[in-house]
Amino acid sequence: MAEISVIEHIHSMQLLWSPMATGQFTSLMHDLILSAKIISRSVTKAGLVDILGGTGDINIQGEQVQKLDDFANSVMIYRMKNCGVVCALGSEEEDELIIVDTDKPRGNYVIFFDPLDGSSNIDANVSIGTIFSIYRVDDNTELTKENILQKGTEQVAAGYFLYGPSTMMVYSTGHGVHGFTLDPSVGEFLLSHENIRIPASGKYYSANLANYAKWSEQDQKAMDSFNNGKYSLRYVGSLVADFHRTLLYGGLFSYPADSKNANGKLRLLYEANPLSFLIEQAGGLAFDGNGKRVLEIEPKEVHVRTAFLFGSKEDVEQYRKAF
Ligand code: AHM
Ligand code: MG
Repeated sequence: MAEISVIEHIHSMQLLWSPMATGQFTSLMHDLILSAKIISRSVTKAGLVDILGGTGDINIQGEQVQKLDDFANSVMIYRMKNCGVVCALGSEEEDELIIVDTDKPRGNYVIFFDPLDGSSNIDANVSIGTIFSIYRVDDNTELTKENILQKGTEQVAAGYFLYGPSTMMVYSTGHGVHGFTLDPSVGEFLLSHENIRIPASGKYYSANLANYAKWSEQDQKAMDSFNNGKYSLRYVGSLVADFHRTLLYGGLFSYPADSKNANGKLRLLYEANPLSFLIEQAGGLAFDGNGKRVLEIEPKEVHVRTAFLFGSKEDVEQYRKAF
C-alpha cells in the first residue's frame, strides 16, 4: 500500500482546490511540521533531560510557565518568523502580536498557536499538544491588530499536533479533516485517518465537574442531562486530548463560563477557533456560552477567552436544550 506523507497530502489537496497555488502554504506547513517534530522529540525525552518543571516565570495568562512551554514557544516563534511566508503571529505565551520585520522575506499568512496545550499535564507524561490556526491578509494590508484579528470563519487552515502514545497531526484546509501519525522510523507523518467524521452522538461527556458549583443554573442543568445512564465521563484536562477523543468517538465537551472566569477559560484565537473549524468540518458543532457559533465571534483582543461547547451534533443539541 502506498503510504502518503502529510506534505504530499497537503500538496494534492492544493492541486485539487487551488490549482493556481504558489506553494507558499505548503512551505508554511513544512516549517510548522518541522517545529512539531522538534517539540515532539523533546516531549518524548522529557524525563531523561532537564526539561521538566517550571521556569519560575508567570505568563500573560497568569499561569506558571513550564520549561517545555517555553521551549515549544521559542521553537514555534523562530520557525514561523523565519519560514518566509508569515507576516504576523500570535502565541498564547506572548503578550502581544509579533510582526515579522520588513527586511525579512515574508508572505501574507498570519498564524496563531498554543505552543504546548495541557501544561498542567506535562510533568505527569499525560498527552499534550500544539494547536494552530492560519489566516491570510491581502497584499499591502497594514499590519494593525484590527486588520490581523479576524473571525474564525476566515481561517484558511487549522489543526493540532497531539503528543500522546503516538504523535499525530490533524488538520483541515476547509476540505475535510485528515489525521496523520508520526512514524519515527522514517521521520514523517503518514496518513492514518482520512476524512474523519465525528459520530452523530457519542457515549462520553467531558467537563471539569469540580467547577460545577461555579456554573450558571443553565450549564448545571445542561450537564445534569448527561447523567442519564447513557454516558460515561472522560476529562483529561489537555484540550487537545479531550478534543481528539471527542472527534473520534463522538460525545460532548463543555468548558462553560463560571463565577471565577466570566468569559470562560479557553482562548478564542489559540484554542476555540481552530478546534471549532475542525469540529464543524468533521460534521459536529461548536458554540460559545450564548449559543453563538464560535467561528462567528469577532475577536477584539489577542487573548480573549470564551466559553466553549463542542461535540457531536445530537449531544451538543441536547446540551443546548437546557437553555
Ligand atoms: P494551557 O493552554 O495553559 O495548557 O491551558 C489550557 C488547558 C486546556 O488544555 C484544558 O482544556 C484546560 O486548560 C483545563 O483547565 P482546568 O484545569 O481548569 O480543567
Ligand atoms: Mg491551551
